[in-house]
Amino acid sequence: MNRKLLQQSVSLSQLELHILDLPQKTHFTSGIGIRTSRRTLIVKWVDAEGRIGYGECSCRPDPYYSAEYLDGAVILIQKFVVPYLKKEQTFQDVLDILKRIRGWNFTKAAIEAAAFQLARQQSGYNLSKEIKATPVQKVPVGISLGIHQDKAGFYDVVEAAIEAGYQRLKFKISPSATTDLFDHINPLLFDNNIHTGFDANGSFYHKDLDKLGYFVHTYDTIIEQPLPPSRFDVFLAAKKQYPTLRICADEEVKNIGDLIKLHQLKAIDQLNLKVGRVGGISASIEILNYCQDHHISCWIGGMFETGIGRLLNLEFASYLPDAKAHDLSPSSRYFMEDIIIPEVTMNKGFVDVKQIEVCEVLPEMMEKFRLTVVSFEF
Ligand code: OSB
Ligand code: MG
Repeated sequence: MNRKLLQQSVSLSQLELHILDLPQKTHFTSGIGIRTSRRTLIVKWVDAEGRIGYGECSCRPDPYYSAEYLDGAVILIQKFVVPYLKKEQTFQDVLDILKRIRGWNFTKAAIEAAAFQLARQQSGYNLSKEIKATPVQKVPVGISLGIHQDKAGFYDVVEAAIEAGYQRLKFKISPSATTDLFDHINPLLFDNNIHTGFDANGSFYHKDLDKLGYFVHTYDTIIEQPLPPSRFDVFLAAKKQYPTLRICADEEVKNIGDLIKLHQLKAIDQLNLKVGRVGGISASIEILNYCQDHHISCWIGGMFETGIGRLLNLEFASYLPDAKAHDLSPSSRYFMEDIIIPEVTMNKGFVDVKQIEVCEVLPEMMEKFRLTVVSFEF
């Protein structure tokens, strides 16, 4: 990372860990489970001058997407981050504290993001110093649609998403997904020439591969994390059965090493990059540059973040000019109310990057949705 940024001093007077619970507009079902509200951890870093940096830990409250879960994140920060932080340190010092910790990527990313916000303000840093791409001003947005049970309801949801102008419709699937639901909506997708994607959250094992055939053969598209992470044996079997299967990695890429391995094994066609999943901003920059150097198509994924995580995702997405769509829906798609104003909005399937500069976090909304807060003085 940029030297000036790394050497920037970041003071610390208070570190607060807020667990929030934001009601969702609708429940959401995937191969992982059902979600009705978004529990999240917000790290609030207050410096000696009273300036605030926020970071969101966007892992799930349970260990069903990754090994991390929210209450565990709080304990990790208490035991292995807070004792090493000081009243004064450089941004590099913060990164060094985090680097010692194996795994816990979403948690480390939240601390890094909070410190980064303060360090960048003072050093005038911009991501364009490191990412070799010309940023776009309008970011194309895709919607991730949960698993549905009822045909008519599913049809209406798909129709509404098309109407809203989303640039891609991504459908959650699992081996138990009934394909007649898709037969029912296919005319909508095909007649409107909709860019379609699927995400199985690693749910297809050896015994389920026959069921993957419907998706491989009906659509000419990439499937996100069809197979369980690290199961190269399942990958080989799937490729043997479906030579045209193209894979977008999500859960499987937790760091640049995972990406390099998959790339060299020719087991990846596209990357869903989640800033938290790979451990934060510096890790994401490295991964983006690797993708660019090796012509791996990449887009920014989401974890149902609140506005805090969403704005960071938006900033990264702006540096992927070739991406067709990112999982970066407007706030109103997920929540009754967000914790930033103005909320992130979408216009005809695009989010304007200028929103990053004008949005601010609303402390009263943080309080409204807060379940617990733990605070440390320095
Ligand atoms: O697999 O991409 C995923 C949300 C939570 C956990 C995992 C995933 C998702 C999404 C949400 O698909 C996409 C979004 O935030 O719009
Ligand atoms: Mg996914």
